[in-house]
Amino acid sequence: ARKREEVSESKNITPVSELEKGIYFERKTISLAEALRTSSFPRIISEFKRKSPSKGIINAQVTPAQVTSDYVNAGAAALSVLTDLDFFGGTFKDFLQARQANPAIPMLRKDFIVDEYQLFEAKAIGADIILLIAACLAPAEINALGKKAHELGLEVLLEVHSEEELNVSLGDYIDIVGVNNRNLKTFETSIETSISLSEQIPDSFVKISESGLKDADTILNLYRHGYRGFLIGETFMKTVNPGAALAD
Ligand code: IGP
Repeated sequence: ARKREEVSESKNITPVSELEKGIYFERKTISLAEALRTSSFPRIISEFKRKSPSKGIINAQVTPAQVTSDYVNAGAAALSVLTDLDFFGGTFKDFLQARQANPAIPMLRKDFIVDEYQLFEAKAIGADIILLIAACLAPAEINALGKKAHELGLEVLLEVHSEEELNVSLGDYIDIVGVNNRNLKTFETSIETSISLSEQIPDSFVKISESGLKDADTILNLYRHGYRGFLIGETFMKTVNPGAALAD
């Protein structure tokens, strides 16, 4: 994980007091955990992702407002929009355009969160949910960031890839547990990761499965293992019309 100092040096950092004046800062967030918990069928969390470290450029043609509106019309439970520029080509502008086009759906700020300042940013751009990646953060950091996120009204998605990460990272401020099927060292995805971890996650947490999901059979299989949400980026984004790909 990159530390804030490395990221911020070249940028002009907006003071928190200015972020708090942003148009979305006082906005009441919408719960994804609740929507997933009460759903009687599998729900899709659709991602806007221009490029990735494993695939390079995925789609350079489409705009966030169009794609995310199409996702919503096709029934997405939530939107995930990358705001990491270096690895994923994402920007705050992308996130804000998606938020503006879709005022009433939960949105995940997809980024590497390593400090509290980024939580204020997330609130200011209109996020509902933030991501904490167990592989990047110590358990004490996950707790502190989770606590602050809750104070701001943000829900917390904890991402894990192994039983070990799960055991040390699950704490009081986690709303959703996401199992990432992608091994971040090899970039390979395996659904077995979600299947084998499903029983280790206590029922009090709503579970989602992330990455490498391509077809309905896999989703139904994981649904039977207790997963309620499915985070999908590339399968949709690599088509000319990502929203239509979800509608299929
Ligand atoms: C989506 P995919 O294989 O459908 O494009 O995966 C999402 O799970 C993936 O983008 C992701 C991610 C992350 C990106 C999962 N965890 C952490 C950046 C940071």
